[in-house]
Amino acid sequence: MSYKIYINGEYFDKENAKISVFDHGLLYGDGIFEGMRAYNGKVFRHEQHMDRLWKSAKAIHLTIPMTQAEMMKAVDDTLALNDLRDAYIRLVVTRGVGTLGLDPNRCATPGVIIITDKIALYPKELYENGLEIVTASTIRMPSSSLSPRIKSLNYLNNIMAKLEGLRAGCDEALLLNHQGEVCECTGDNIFIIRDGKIYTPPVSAGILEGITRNAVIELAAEAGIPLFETTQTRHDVYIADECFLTGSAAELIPVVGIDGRPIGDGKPGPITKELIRRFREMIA
Ligand code: PXG
Repeated sequence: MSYKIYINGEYFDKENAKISVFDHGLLYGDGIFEGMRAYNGKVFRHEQHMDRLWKSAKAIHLTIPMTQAEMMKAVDDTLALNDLRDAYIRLVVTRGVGTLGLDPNRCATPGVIIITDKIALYPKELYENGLEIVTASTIRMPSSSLSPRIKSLNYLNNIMAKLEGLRAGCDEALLLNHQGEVCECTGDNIFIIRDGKIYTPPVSAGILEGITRNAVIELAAEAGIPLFETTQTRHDVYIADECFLTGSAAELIPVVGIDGRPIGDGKPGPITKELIRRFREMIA
């Protein structure tokens, strides 16, 4: 099945969904995006994704050429046109078509692209058995260079770490910041559990403030499980009882090993399973 793709207010077949080679999104990675999900016909935390997209835009001095309400309608319309109720949505805003040279002012209008597709989950057994990760030697981009809070089209920092993970036979890799503190994985936030308490790195560690991360923080509060947003080191992950990752694509996925060491007893733990159960309820 080939789904129609929205580009600047028009719909195209996959083969014809093309943009200019002079778009600064391609030439310089100058643009922003959101990766979202729809469950049962409704986009999960749609407003929060819009809010983050608009903040990313503001940070890079880009004016999205529509309102948040118009963008949400464009996303809903694209899903409806493609008859998709459970879907993965990639929303991209590029700087637009310009000339060679960095100057964003030479780009007339930002480009808006909405791709909707069937959900590409990790294999089912990874959710049941958990995944193994490695710590990448690639350091997370410091906020003082480019804030990881901007969901920008510059993902090379993450891709360098992803390559290290793949070379080690792992689906995800953990990035530390320049202080050696735990940040996040290449496309997921990280949580660890020890002695019945949940810990996750603070946004100030230099991470993307994940929508799923925020949902888990709410779920933990509802479940009465203490949760702390505090600095974590690799040692904390090594001695954790449980660990899991969160992301719009991955949802909640258990981690059972890091750098060749088992986490806890090497099986998904009870608090992780309970949060996965509550997350499923939330999206149902
Ligand atoms: N950290 C990073 C660096 C991410 O890119 C997350 C954390 C989790 O954030 P959310 O808001 O999704 O809970 C992300 C999200 C993709 C894709 O297709 C990537 C993400 C999300 C969805 C799809 O590569 N990254």
